[in-house]
Amino acid sequence: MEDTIAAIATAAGEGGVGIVRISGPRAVEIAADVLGVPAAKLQRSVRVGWASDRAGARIDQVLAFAMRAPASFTGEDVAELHGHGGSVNLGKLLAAVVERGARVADPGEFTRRAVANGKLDLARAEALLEVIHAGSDRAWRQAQDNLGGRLGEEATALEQRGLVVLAELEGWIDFPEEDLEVQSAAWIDGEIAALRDACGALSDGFRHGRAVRQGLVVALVGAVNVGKSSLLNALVGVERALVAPDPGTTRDWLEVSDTWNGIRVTLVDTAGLRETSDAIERRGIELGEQRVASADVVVVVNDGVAPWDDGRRHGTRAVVIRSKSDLLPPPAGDHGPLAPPVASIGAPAAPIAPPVVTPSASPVSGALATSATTGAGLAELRRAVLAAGGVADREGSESAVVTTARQHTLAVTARDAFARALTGWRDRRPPELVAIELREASAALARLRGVDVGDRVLDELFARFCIGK
Ligand SMILES: Nc1nc2c(ncn2[C@@H]2O[C@H](COP(=O)(O)OP(=O)(O)OP(=O)(O)O)[C@@H](O)[C@H]2O)c(=O)[nH]1
Ligand SMILES: [Mg+2]
Repeated sequence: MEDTIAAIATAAGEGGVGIVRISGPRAVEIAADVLGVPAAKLQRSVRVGWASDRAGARIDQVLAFAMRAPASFTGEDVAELHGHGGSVNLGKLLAAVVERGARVADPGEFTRRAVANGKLDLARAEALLEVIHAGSDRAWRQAQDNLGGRLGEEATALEQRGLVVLAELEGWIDFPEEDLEVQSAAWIDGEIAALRDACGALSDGFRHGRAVRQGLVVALVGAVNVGKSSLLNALVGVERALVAPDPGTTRDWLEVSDTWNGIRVTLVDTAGLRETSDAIERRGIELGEQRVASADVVVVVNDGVAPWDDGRRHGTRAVVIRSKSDLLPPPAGDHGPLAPPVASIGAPAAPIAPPVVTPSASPVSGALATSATTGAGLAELRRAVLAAGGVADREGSESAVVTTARQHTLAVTARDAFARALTGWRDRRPPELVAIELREASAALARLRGVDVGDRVLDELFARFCIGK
């Protein structure tokens, strides 16, 4: 039999009220004893009474009620004492409960019991944690959607579809003499492909979800004097970074936070890149590069004067722009995509020429033209940055999202297993082998919502919860 656990369920510190929650077979009996009433008197309706310790000394006047199993959060008998807030007061209430036989709960133990008792699937338990930790509207919305069961339902639906395909295939394995109809073969092909894509979309949503919860770090990089600091100021609308016509103005990296489309964006300005004999500037460039290495998105700034930087070394994180577009000659007709300036081809990052801006180089195709002076292209830049960070365009266009590394790994496992099943199917491998892959995919989807998850995974997950949840 489970023991009875108790904890302060409200945030530490001062507050109007604070709650001690008790769950387990003796929960109601213990709470009633704290109030000095028979257990039968403690029910769903709220009761006012004095809580006392076992020696009979009064502690606090409280509201108390009880919920009988299984109609409670944990699925066990639960009682709550609502006292006045404050850590000393609540500490004494909790002590009065513990001295009557309850044990102080581990972090997340209430939720863990709820999962064990089938009140909550694991995906929803994880979402509960995200709801509590949500730091922005979008993060909160996403968490509430999953708490409402969105992710679990999606995983269940995909698992079911996978199992239907598996059944079809197994029928064929059992009765190979009955040739599989052409129609049925095409259907199997289409279903497996669709399932692979759906699991792919689910796993791709991880980056989006993480950006929504944690925000994006966006670094501005480029040669000296290309306009990085000006761009940072223009993007956030505050004169945060120093701007000057001499190259090497920014020697340290600095960051500013802003909110774009509900996503917290931390912009990092870095020291312009150039060969330099100045040890301090060199160290500044180094530190900037470390910051860039861990950025989610890298905005590569070109002013058309310094050798063109295509940003390729930053991979898909790169957003390449052509700055100071106000200095470009006005477009006279459509030139079509232009080649990069000749200087950039194979040219090493040479010391930069004096900052006489000769707008010789037009934007290379694919490079976004921006101007910190006129604000041209900034809205497009913000959009491009969010897209490179994996953020879906609009709130609401978000499908079910995996939000934890655990969920992400399982979505990837399912996607890969469906992909292998599809390859096997199309290569006419024995159906038994295809069936193995389908079973693996379905098992991963089942684990996603919490079936057959080992104790170690549960320990890790619930350790992230606060005590009292
Ligand atoms: N016309 C025009 N000038 C700009 C624009 N952006 C920056 N500048 C000018 O370019 C010069 C350099 O700008 P910064 O923003 O300091 O350039 P930076 O890349 O931060 O330079 P470092 O910190 O030295 O690496 C300044 O004289 C700015 O006024 C722009 O959009 N249009
Ligand atoms: Mg600068």
